Amino acid sequence: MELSAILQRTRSICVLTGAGISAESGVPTFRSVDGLWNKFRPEQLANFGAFIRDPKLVWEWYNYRRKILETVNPNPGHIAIARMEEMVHDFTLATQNVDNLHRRAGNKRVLELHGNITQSHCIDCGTRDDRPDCSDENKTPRCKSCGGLIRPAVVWFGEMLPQDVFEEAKRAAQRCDLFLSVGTSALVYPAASLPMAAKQAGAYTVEINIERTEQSGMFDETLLGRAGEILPLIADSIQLNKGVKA
Ligand code: BJW
Ligand code: ZN
Repeated sequence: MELSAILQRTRSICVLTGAGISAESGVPTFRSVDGLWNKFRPEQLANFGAFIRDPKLVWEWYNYRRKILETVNPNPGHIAIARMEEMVHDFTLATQNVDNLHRRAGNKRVLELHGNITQSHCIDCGTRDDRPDCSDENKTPRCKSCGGLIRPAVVWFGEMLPQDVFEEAKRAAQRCDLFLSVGTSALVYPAASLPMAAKQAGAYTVEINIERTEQSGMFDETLLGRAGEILPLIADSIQLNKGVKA
């Protein structure tokens, strides 16, 4: 069975995205070799121990990334996924990205598996502070209530994903008839377990990436190419096949 045939009858789609879908917007991926911060592996910065040891370094990384996000926009890949949500009755988007670009593209329901970089909170009392004071580069932002360290509201290595959000993504993966894994190296668990959960439950699984990944052999199809070019074609095909909500 090929994707084109599946698209003629699909009623339920689950999409998992990773950093690759935002690459065409100008957001650096985690595991590309170029870039200012790629001398660090994500495991070195994206963990609580690193934050406690050197909160200034970790905040520099997040502030650098927050700044990039102020200058970028959703690309045709994000927009195609927003169109899919409009057209497909049972549609779920789970993203590993923290960049808010899916919502900005128009997706109304986004399962953010790894949190959201625009939010932050105190590590001691939990008070939310989405606009922490980062004006002094030599000081790390502190909680206005208790003086504790403020951290980005993202999921670091060794931390649990929001369980209700992950469970909802897993249920959607196990229920869908088409699962799309887009722009992820598929190295980080438990998000990387979703394609297999979908396959084991009988879904047709498709990977979209500019290169093969460790998981490629598991998918029914791997489409090699840019998400911003392939996803609009898939959305067009759904539209043509009258997958429009009644
Ligand atoms: C394009 C493209 C274009 C480019 N078009 N494609 C051993 C086995 C299994 C699990 C573990 C293990 N040892 C440890 C673990 C657990 C660990 C883990 O998975 N580690 C692995 C590295 C082995 N996972 C965790 O710790 C998770 N929590 C957990 O398991 O809780 C239970 C637990 C609790 C306590 C103790 C132990 C367990 C939490 C994981 C959190 C990950 N967090 C980060 C940072 C988020 C915040 C932030 O943004 O700063 O999430 S790390 C980073 O990686 C980020 C990403 O969401 C995530 C995935 O990266 P992604 O999106 O795949 O990006 P890249 O860069 O890797 O890939 C981009 C891809 O795009 C590439 O393939 C390109 O080719 C492609 N591409 N341009 C299409 N135009
Ligand atoms: Zn506090």
